[in-house]
Amino acid sequence: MITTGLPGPADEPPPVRLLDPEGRRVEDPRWPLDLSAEEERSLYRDMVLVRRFDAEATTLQRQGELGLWASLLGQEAAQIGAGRALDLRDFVFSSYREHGVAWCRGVDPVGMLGFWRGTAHGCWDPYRAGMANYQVVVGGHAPHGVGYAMGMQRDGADGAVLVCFGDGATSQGDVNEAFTFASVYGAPVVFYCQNNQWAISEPLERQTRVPLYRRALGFGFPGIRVDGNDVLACLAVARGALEHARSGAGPVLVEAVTYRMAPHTTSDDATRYRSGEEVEDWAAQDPLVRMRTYLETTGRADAGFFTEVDEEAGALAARVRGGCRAMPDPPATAIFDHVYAGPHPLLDAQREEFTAFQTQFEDAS
Ligand SMILES: Cc1ncc(C[n+]2csc(CCOP(=O)(O)OP(=O)(O)O)c2C)c(N)n1
Ligand SMILES: [Mg+2]
Repeated sequence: MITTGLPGPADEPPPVRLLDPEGRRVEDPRWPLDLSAEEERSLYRDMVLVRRFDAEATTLQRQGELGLWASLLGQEAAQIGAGRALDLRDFVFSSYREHGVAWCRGVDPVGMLGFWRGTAHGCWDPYRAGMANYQVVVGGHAPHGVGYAMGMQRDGADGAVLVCFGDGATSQGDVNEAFTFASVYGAPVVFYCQNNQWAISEPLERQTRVPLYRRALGFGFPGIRVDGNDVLACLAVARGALEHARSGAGPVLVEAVTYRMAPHTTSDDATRYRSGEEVEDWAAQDPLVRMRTYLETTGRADAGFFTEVDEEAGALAARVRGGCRAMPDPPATAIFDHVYAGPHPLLDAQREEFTAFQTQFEDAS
């Protein structure tokens, strides 16, 4: 028999972890992390606020205020850990679920909703945020990220690019092509895969026969697996990976092992393809509970802190709700704006035709 020579599942090293599921701090000499209690509290705060924002967005969709919403529920640690590892030199390319990363880049949550409400094609300024707008084409932004990183490399910039995608995206040609280009050009990229176990209704075992982080080795760069429900580990690993990329040492793949607690989007019914027991098992590893337990048991936060954060989350939800409802509808002709940077004769003709079409109805009324 011909074998792969890869370790079997039993010999697979555990993912990097700095907080165990019971909220106890564990050390990993490869990933030192020295944070003040204030910094640790602020990681928890961010996770609570993005969870609350996410819950509000789901409700707004149910009430007909948004066309669709892709929930980040369960992935707060993976997103806040990576988002907080970034600095102003870096640039992010993400899929449709990285509201938590966008939050860390200073994007206003009300603004994020423009895309999901259908009032904006692009809902934040990529250059101000250091983050491109949502990408819905699965994996489509991976080559964009590598191209951007190669540009940074040629400009002598000292930042790195973070490319976020899911487990399902690793089966896309775009992601594999991006891996090849990043590897052979030594591009400063961190590929950050949130393995949330599902690609809509397709489970992980339909994407890969090896742990996803091992894909990197075949392309010639390092791959690391981190506990994606441990915000401290995600921060430490993302920091280390970004430093590696910024230093000119080439790309890294980080696989953050987590779970999508909500359906794929508000259009999906996850009960049709996954068991309640599986969801319950992962609920027991809730990233917010883990961090809260750690802060409480070590005395790093008192009851007043948690009350304050909950109040802040309530105020954020109210602001998001009001801001979403007040978002003005664009005129129908706005569909023709911003297609190209400058005027285009074909588009101008289409706009004119459409305007004439609309005018007929005005006459009729
Ligand atoms: C190229 C392409 N194919 C298919 C789809 C439909 N689609 C949207 S999300 C998705 C699953 C992606 O799963 P994963 O990469 O694991 O990300 P997750 O949604 O779990 O965060 C699919 C197949 C798409 N948007 N783009
Ligand atoms: Mg997935």
